[in-house]
Amino acid sequence: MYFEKDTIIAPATAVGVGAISIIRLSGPDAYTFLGGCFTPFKESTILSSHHLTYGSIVDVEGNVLDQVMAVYMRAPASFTCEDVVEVHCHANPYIVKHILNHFTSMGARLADPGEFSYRAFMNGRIDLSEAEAIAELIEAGSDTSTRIALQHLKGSMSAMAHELRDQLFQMLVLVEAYLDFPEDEVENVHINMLNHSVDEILKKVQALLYTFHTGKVMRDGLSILILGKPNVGKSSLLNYFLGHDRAIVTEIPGTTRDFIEEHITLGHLPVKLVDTAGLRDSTDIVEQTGVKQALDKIKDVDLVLYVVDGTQPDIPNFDLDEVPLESTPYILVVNKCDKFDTNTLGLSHEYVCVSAVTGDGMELLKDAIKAKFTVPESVDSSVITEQRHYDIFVQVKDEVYAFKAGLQQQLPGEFLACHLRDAMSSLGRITGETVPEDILNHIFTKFCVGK
Ligand SMILES: Nc1nc2c(ncn2[C@@H]2O[C@H](COP(=O)(O)OP(=O)(O)OP(=O)(O)O)[C@@H](O)[C@H]2O)c(=O)[nH]1
Ligand SMILES: [Mg+2]
Repeated sequence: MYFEKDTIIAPATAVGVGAISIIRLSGPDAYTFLGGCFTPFKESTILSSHHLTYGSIVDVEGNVLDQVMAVYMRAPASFTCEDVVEVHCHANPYIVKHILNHFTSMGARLADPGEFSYRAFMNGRIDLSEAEAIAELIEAGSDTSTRIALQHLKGSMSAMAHELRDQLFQMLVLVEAYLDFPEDEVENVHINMLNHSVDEILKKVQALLYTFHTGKVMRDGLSILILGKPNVGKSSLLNYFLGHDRAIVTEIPGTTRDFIEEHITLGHLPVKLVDTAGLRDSTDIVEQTGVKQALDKIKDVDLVLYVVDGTQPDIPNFDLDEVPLESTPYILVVNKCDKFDTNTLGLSHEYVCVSAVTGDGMELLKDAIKAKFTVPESVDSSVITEQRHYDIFVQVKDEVYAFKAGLQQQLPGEFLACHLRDAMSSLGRITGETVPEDILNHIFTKFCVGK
């Protein structure tokens, strides 16, 4: 994406039939283009900035394309810091298309995905983490993820980056002062102060890094795979969680062949449950495919509920190590506890006993799931949800650790200063101060058109 100074246009609302669609223009000719086709109903009306005006959009032949409300926002008091025009028309895709075509015939260019936000970023209206928060907010799929995205939009991630950068800068000043005054007394004072600051920064960065998994779970929800041999009660478990009969349950092993995805909430945690085909060798090509799909999903989920049937005589010999769980967290669920004595199971693994028929143990199972993912009720503090931010904070942590080690080894100040500068430069990538063009393009082209 190039930062051009032309005038761009795009629908700002989703395409479809509805009450109102908004078409947005940004750039130096936005006002002139509007003036060329908009006729206010009150003839004496002047289009003053930030006021809605009622009128018609008329094409070159004098045909009325729609009756609309139009607003002009004079630069720099707009989202992009450029002249912006919004046309609020009736939400009919044909009307939207005709109005768009009319503006493009006057010289407006159809915007690329994310180009409005890109201009807002390039013109200093928002920083990069705030631009990312806009995309995050639009895509947020739960109350919690919406609240996190709003925190990010308020600049919580940038504030953290600035705070750490300021601290690193103070350390850099100290390192340079310590270089300039090599007497023992001064050195010790400086070294003590540096050690104190370094530990404080590492504590903050580490605490932030810990939020990543939780942050991702809060944003995307938790995905749970229900896995196990045929007939152990996987589909019954899914149905119990859902509160209705979604999956077919029979006493015939191999009932489920395709995987079934359903969404529930556990507390305030959005959860995607996936029921799968029972794991066994089968000559049936459909069942084989289902088993392969189930196994393929293990690495993509946050948690596996591995279900066994507690009524089976071979239960004491059951070995979870034989199940290819990769490194995915799991809970061993022993089902059908209404049919056996839970005190005489003889299983060597930690497990939760349930009955998908009577519901016994299901609350314990829910608690066990929630305990695996400690999700805070409130999101007042900063939470990392973006992989990009996580990677940057890992680099900051590594540089600060390298600095700490260098300090202990009494390395020359210029080596120490390098680590601090690198850490500061990494933090600049959070806000976008030090981000290469290709990464910017990658971030903004993930946006939808019109944003
Ligand atoms: N008594 C008892 N029976 C259960 C329980 N859970 C499931 N069943 C029975 O076990 C049989 C198999 O249940 P499903 O839920 O279809 O088992 P599944 O693991 O999905 O089986 P496949 O789809 O074939 O892999 C059915 O007859 C269920 O009624 C339970 O907790 N107690
Ligand atoms: Mg099933």
